This record gives sequence, C-alpha cells and structure tokens, in this order.
Amino acid sequence: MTGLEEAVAVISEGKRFLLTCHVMPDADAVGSMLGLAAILQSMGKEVILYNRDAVPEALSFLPNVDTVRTAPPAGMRFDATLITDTAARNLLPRSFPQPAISGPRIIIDHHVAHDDFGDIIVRDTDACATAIVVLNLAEKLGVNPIPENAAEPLYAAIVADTGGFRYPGTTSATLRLAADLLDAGVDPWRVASRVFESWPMERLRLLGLTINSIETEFAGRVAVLCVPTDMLVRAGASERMVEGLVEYGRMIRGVEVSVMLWVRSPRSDETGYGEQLTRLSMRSAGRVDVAKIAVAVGGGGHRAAAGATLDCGIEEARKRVLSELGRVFGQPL
Ligand SMILES: [Mn+2]
Repeated sequence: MTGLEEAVAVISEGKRFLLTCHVMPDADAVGSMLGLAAILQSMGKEVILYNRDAVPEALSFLPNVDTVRTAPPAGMRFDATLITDTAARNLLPRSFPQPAISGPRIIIDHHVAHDDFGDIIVRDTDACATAIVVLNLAEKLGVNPIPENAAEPLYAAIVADTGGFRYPGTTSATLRLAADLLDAGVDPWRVASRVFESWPMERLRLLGLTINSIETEFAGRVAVLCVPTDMLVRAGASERMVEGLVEYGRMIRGVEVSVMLWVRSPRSDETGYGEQLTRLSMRSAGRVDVAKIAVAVGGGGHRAAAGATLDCGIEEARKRVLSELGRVFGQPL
C-alpha cells in the first residue's frame, strides 16, 4: 500500500472531503464510502458523499445512506477526494469534478487490474474487500475503536465481497476484523439477510428465466447465461436486477467459468462507449483467472470475479468472450 502514508498526511491536514465510488455502486463501493465517511466525521472532518447512480435498494438499510448525493455539489472545493473500490477512470462519470474542485484524488482500492488513475493510490490487492483497506487506513489515522455507524457499512462490504466469508480471499485476518465490527455493534443477520436475500419477486422470476436458458460450452466447463431485454420485460425486472445472477452458472458441477451477458442501455454522461452496449460478468470456480479474460475485452476485476462493458450487441459479445476463453480451454489447464 504505497500511498498509505501520503493519504494519512493529506487526510490529517484537510478539513473538507468529497467521497465517491464507481458508477452502479455495489456493497463494497458504498459500504467502504459510508464507513470512511463516518471515520472522517469522528475525526471532526466535513464530508460530502456523491455517486451519479442511486445506492441499490438492497443497501438502503445502511446508516446515512440518504446523505449520498446523485449530483456533484456546486460551489464547493475540497481538500481531497477519496474514491473507494474504483479500478479505472472510466468507472467515474464524465460530470466528475475537475482537479481544481476535487483536490488531490486518493484511490482506496483492492483490484488487481487498475489503470492507476489518481494522485495518491492506497491499494492492497491481497485485501478481500476495499473495506479492509479502509479499516487499515482508520488504524493509521488513529481512529480506534471504529465508530458504530462505520462498522455496519464496512461489515456489509466485507460480507458481500467475500460471498459471506466463502470466497478464497477470506483469511483469518478477515474474520478477526469482522469480529471487531461485531464487537462494535453490528447485527450479522440484519446485514446478511439484506445483502443476500430480500429479493423483489421480479428478480426471482428473472432468475428462473435465466436458469432455464443456460447453455454450456467447452464440454461443460463454461456456462453461458444470456439475458436479452425481452427476458427482463417478461420478468418485469430492471437492468440492475441482473447483477449477480452469474453466480448460478458457477454452481453447476464441472463448470470452471460462468459467463453472463446482458444488454445495457448507455447513459448520456458515460465516457468512452458507443451506441450498443453489452455488459459482461464472469465468475471463476478457482483455476481460471477471469480478470485476464475481462482485460482482453476491455474490462477488469479480480481473479475469481471480473467484468467488462462491450461496445457491441449481445451475440457479438458472446463470440468475443468465447474466443478469449478458447485460449484458455483450447489447451490443457
Ligand atoms: Mn470490492
């Protein structure tokens, strides 16, 4: 974590900070941002929270979630901007404040594939969640114990990014830090039931349709889940409800990689994309590094979970991804 000392210095000296995370934020992005905000507030700092997209409904139970603005604040300058869980510049909206407003940009992240944007980078690729990096930063800032309103969002982030302490990134240190958060007052079932369950009926219907259409490739080693727009319409589901359904492909015995593709409507302020967009999400059962596949088609992520946005329709995207997977499955693993 090369930038840790620099980040501590900038945060200690500054008074007012902008906190943000990647568009379409997930539990680790939001939880790390909310946790960091509460930590800075406990130090007497002023914080403004911003994300272009609304926080997902499943995370609406987290404390202070209603303080996240969906438009950048006007007429304010910041001593620094802290950006959680964000591996690339194009994961921030075009409307993101210029350096004169934002101050130095401090990246707090755990992704292996990173485009190294930002002025100060605090990145621990061994951390199972960005929330772990936030907890290490809090310790260096002398914030101990963790404030109660920081504990729940950070716990939610860790629970989500480890799949409930199941994924390979989970270590004894993860469990010790999680235990500290329980001591700070977190109710584990309240968090787990909201993060993993509490699905709207439409999402369950969409899961049914998606599972019914699963195909396998490479002699059953790759599962492909395609979610065209008409499937969303039939289920009455929204685009955001697709996120995460890729996990079900990985559950099939013998599947090494689960691939999910769905059409995504472009947004006016998105950087670098054309008219037709297909979203790709991949999960590995362990042996295959899906981050490499994602990078090859213009995305990024982790060894076991990665994704990309492709500048084409769903059929063309399927071809491109399967051709990259052919480099892996065309030869012995
Ligand atoms: Mn993360």
